Amino acid sequence: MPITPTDKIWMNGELVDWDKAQVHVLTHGLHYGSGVFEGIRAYETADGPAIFRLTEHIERLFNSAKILGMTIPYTVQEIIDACKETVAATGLGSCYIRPLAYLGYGEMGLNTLPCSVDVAIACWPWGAYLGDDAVTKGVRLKTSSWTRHDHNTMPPAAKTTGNYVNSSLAKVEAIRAGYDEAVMLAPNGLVAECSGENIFVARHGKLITPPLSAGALEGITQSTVLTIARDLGYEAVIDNIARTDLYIAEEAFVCGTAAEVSSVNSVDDREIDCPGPKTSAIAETYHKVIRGEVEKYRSWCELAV
Ligand code: PPE
Repeated sequence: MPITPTDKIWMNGELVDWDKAQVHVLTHGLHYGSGVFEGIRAYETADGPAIFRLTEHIERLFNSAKILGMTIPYTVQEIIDACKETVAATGLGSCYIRPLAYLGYGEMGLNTLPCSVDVAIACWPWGAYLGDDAVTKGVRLKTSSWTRHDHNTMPPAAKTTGNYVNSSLAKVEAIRAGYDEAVMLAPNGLVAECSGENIFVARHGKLITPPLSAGALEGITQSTVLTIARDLGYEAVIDNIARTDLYIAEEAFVCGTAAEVSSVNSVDDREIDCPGPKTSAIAETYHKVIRGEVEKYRSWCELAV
């Protein structure tokens, strides 16, 4: 998806012009995938632009760094403030925000201990990740021939840049085969998640989404959806699912910051009713929640200015 440039990017404590936000070609992160990142969205609310669950995203960024053994040279609060400053500097009401911490220029080789850590935060307007009609028409999923990382290979719990080679292999394979998105299975054959979203199925009236132990990222949208679903009166749990749970699901949807809540209309060409009633109710509520229209969840909308 193309990027629309904005005015400023935050780099190591300063707002620099978009075109000046550059790195040296010998930057460690470029060579070894040694970076951690987040994807966050800001939405226009009645009180101004608000960044959805910003604090939790930044806490996850620091946890990803901790898993990698990387020390981010700022506090969680400093990065939270920097995200707000970046959104304010671009003047955007609603946008996608990409904080990135990566091993910088100066050291080469696999011993990362002497490496410096650079941090950048960019934001830009980003449309519907899986297409404009993903909620109503649904997306076509295909089980990937690529397996999600094992916990002892590339920890899937960390949102590291290098991990996304695995996601890209799966995504490109699915697109080339004529599908919208890939379902990734863990090494034990259970469903993990999609290339860039968590997945939910409805089976016997219950909503189920795979856990971190199955190789899923601990999604902030996944957690939001679990809360919304339970408040709507649905039973919703984190539990393992098999590939065949998807084939005979009453409903299925994927969710993530970029994709929001997008319904699934088929998995490996087995059709699923779409959009199902639970999916529609959750997507509709989510749409309001992120825009600060539901009082009960207003604290999730962290004002950018
Ligand atoms: N799993 C994966 C693999 C993943 O990349 C994401 C986010 C999620 C689950 C959902 O996490 P959360 O955003 O906290 O609900 N994927 C990001 C897009 C990846 C990309 O760069 O492209 C996102 O939604 O921002």
